[in-house]
Amino acid sequence: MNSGTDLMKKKSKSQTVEMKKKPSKTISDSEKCTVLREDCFRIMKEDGTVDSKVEPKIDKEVVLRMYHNMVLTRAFDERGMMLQRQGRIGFYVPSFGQEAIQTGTAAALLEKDWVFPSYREPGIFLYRGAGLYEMLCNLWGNRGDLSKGRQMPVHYSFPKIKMFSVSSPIATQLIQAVGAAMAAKISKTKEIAISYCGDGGTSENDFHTGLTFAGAYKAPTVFVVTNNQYAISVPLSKQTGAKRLVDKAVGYGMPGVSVDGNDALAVYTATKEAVDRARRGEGPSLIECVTFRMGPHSSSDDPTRYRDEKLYQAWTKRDPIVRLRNYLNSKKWWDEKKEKSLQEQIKAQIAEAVERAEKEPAPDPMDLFEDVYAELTPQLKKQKAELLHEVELRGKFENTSEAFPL
Ligand SMILES: Cc1ncc(C[n+]2csc(CCOP(=O)(O)OP(=O)(O)O)c2C)c(N)n1
Ligand SMILES: [Mg+2]
Repeated sequence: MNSGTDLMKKKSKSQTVEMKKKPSKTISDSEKCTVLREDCFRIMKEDGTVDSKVEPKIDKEVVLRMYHNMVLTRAFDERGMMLQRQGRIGFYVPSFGQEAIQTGTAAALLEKDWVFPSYREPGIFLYRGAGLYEMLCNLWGNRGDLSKGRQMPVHYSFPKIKMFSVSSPIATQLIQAVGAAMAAKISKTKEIAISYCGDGGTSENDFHTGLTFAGAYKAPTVFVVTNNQYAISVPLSKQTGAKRLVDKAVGYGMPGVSVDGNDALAVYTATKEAVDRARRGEGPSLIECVTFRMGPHSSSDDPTRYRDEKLYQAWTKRDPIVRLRNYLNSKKWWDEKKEKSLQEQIKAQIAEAVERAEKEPAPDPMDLFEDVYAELTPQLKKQKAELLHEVELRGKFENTSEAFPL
């Protein structure tokens, strides 16, 4: 495997050369939204073959765990969308096509590291051991939800595995990650913080604030930008004048690398280098994972109204799960029998968790007043009394599955 900052150095060298040779030119819309830019670091081709010179030395068990997690993430997303379409939950956000980014980055972390996800990363929760049942209870917002139904669906939070609550306001999690990283740096725990945002997230003030601070103070943070080429219906070409999102790293004084986001081994390798670098005290890095959003923005969205259909079709041939499976097959680590049994096992596991989660009752309305103030403020005391009165009038509160307009 490339050592430490090798990958970053190589990339920044080629960036400098490129800038000297070619003065910047105007990039057309079609050039920006693309199948895969040539500058992206990749290890596996679509058919799973690798150049042995760049093949990382990852334990077989880890690669198999990564594959398992990617298949589980896909199945969880499919079930989440189906539950919403059946009217059993109100809202879902799938991560179709982005499984390699979630899993490849998660596999490069230690248990003690801090994760600040966006809403399109169920696979990181799963890789770090979040329970399917608890995640599903969040979708119903019921009594089994660790946030007691006080969060939006898909906004999981698992403190025990150091998974921070999913943030809906775009890019706010980046500043939180830098704060946690600074705390780790000051208390010398050798923990690092990793944070995720989308291509749209890079246009937010909080992206600027987080990366400015991390660059200046060498916060042990890894910023993963999932460039899936759309922010809801806004294509990358309308998002930024920057030629590539990875170029933003230069302005904050940190190394950056762009990676084929559908290549789990490449994502793992780039993240491992950035994580090691942060842990050695050498500061933050930015990783741009280039991919394509294969599903809708959320269950409330219809991408066929704005998506470039040709690009979508082209990306269907770059499925990250198929690619890793091809790699496993070529190593003789996998076969059809194992695949069938994994699919069956995951199907049964999700079905069992759905059955259990759906039966949970709605949260106790009085939970609304817990966990924030040691002693309720006069206003909250008044509201609590009013709600108690309402509960008496209605008898009880039921779960509702109203649609979210997001
Ligand atoms: C501060 C803020 N502005 C706007 C929104 C509405 N919003 C929700 S998701 C989204 C698009 C984000 O796109 P991107 O960062 O590319 O992430 P992706 O959805 O592609 O994963 C927007 C604008 C929001 N949640 N927060
Ligand atoms: Mg996006």
